[in-house]
Amino acid sequence: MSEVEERKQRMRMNRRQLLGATATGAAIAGTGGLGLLTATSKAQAQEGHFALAPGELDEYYGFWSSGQTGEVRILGFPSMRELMRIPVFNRCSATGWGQTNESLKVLTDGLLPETKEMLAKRGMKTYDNGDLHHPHMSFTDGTYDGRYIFANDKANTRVARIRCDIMKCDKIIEIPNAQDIHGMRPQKYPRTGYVFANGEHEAPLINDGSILDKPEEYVNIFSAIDGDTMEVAWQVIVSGNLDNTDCDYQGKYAFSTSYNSEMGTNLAEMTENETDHCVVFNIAAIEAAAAAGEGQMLNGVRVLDGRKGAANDQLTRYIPIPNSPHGCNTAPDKKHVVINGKLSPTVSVIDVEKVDALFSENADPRSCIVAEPELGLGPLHTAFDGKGNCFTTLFLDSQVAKWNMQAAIDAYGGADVDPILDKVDVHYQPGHNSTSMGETAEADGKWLISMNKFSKDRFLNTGPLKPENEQLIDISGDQMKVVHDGPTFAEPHDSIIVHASKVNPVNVYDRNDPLWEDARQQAAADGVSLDDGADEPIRDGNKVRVYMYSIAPEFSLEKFTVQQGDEVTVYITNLDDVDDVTHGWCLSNHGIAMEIGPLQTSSVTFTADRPGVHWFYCQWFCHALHMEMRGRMIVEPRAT
Ligand code: RUQ
Ligand code: CUA
Repeated sequence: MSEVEERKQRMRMNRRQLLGATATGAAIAGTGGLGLLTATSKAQAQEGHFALAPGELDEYYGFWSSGQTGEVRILGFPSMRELMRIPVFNRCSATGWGQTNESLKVLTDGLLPETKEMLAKRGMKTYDNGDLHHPHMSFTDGTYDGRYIFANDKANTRVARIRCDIMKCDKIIEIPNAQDIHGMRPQKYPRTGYVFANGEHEAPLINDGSILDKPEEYVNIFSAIDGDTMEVAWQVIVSGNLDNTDCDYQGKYAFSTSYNSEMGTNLAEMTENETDHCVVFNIAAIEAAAAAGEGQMLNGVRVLDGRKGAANDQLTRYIPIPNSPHGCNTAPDKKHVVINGKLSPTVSVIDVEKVDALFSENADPRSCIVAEPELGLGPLHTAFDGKGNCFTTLFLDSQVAKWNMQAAIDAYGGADVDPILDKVDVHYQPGHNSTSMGETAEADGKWLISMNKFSKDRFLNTGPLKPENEQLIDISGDQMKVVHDGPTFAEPHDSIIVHASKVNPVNVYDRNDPLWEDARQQAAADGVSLDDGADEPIRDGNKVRVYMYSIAPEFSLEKFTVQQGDEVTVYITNLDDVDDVTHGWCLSNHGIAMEIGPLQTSSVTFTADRPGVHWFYCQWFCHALHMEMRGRMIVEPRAT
């Protein structure tokens, strides 16, 4: 049998086993807790405990990833109402993300030259997909500062930044030398600062075909991005696949879970060892090595060697952890980092104060582990309440375990205590979880969200593709209470729950916003002001620029005329400086549409290749005369 056939056969067998286990787990959870929980959630809803009356505002913003959908979603929390979607790595039919010149600039400027070349051959300007797992807000002094949200793209090795004043993505960079950015966290102290990003998959460092099927020569890359400039500051080569990452509250270390310390390429090889590790990155030592010009410059980035046995042994440490650890979560006590065992029923707790000795005295890497409680099957991620308690998702058990940090430390030291305080069934197979303000020093212990990968029977049947299920859990008391089910489309991995006082978006754009600087400059070159528009298209060879503005319910141009084959750019400025009066511009039968928010300028470029009359219309319901908000593009046939 060939290798591929063997692999397929094994996969078919494994699939049967997995499905069997999942189905059984679900059945058990279903008979155990379901009826009771439904009753609880009804009672809670009636109390108005988490439900809000019409017009009432939520206490928190939830920023949700969407996995392979590629966007970030904003939820009101705890009501779990979806408020907005922020297109990032995806395309958006409503807003024109991926189509307007302004969004294309964000989507293309940060791509590597070889990526642009590859895509151009396919007639593409940028990637159409993304796999956005981890949205995290910028920090100042250990808590959210409301400036930015950063997010990774596992699919195409990118990191994006969202401006929280307008809730739009303003920067996307593709990370050179690395493969597939998975875990990603902003520096907590003194500020962000760095955004740490894990390259998950191993590959040749110079991946140009000179090294192929020689896995022993593959490497993994850890990157630090400057969150202010969105440039890669430095990279470190490590041993093993990097999964999730977090950092301390002292600004000294970053931590990454790492599976596949075997550096295997298939499942059997990757899960051979009983222990993998957590990699500790010594930020000051790495900065010093980069400043001293150690390592090599590759694609404009200083790349240092932090593998086991590297010449400079001050950059990294490898703490053995059982087994294929996944989540990496720093506690709000500013002292402990929880490493979630995944294939081991345990989580391992690192005391950051004991990490110095790993570098200065070459202490046994395990000497910084101060607890390792056994919680249940498949611990993936841990969240915190700020009162010394931790909440860990158990993927295989379909449960969340609540446990006490100090009790776990005491038990590890030999005391006869059970750190587990409570367990609750969730439906089904949870991945990430988050608590209100839980990844900051201001964790407030009110809410936990369990992001469950399967909903099965919890909602009306939507066919073979079913929503996921996010369950809201009240953690304010001793016992956890599931109070709400929230279905979601593919596939939120991670979320953050940010107190509303931290976030202050504007209602209308600033006319000087740098987002449309290119439009401003082009208009100036054409002797036009964006706010006044131009009465006639401005011709420049076969390039034609049309400047108009909108005031509900009209565009400043009722019609404009171009010639077949012209490359037309339409600039529209929305002069309605009124809250919530967004217009749209849709050019029918041209596949063109975009959002123009209050005082925003948006532009789009296309070739007018269809002679005749084409209507454009406002696609955002803006006014009683919204249907009348339209005009014509007249395309004169090319002279033959
Ligand atoms: S990580 S659960 Cu990206 Cu766990 Cu998804
Ligand atoms: Cu403007 Cu509808």
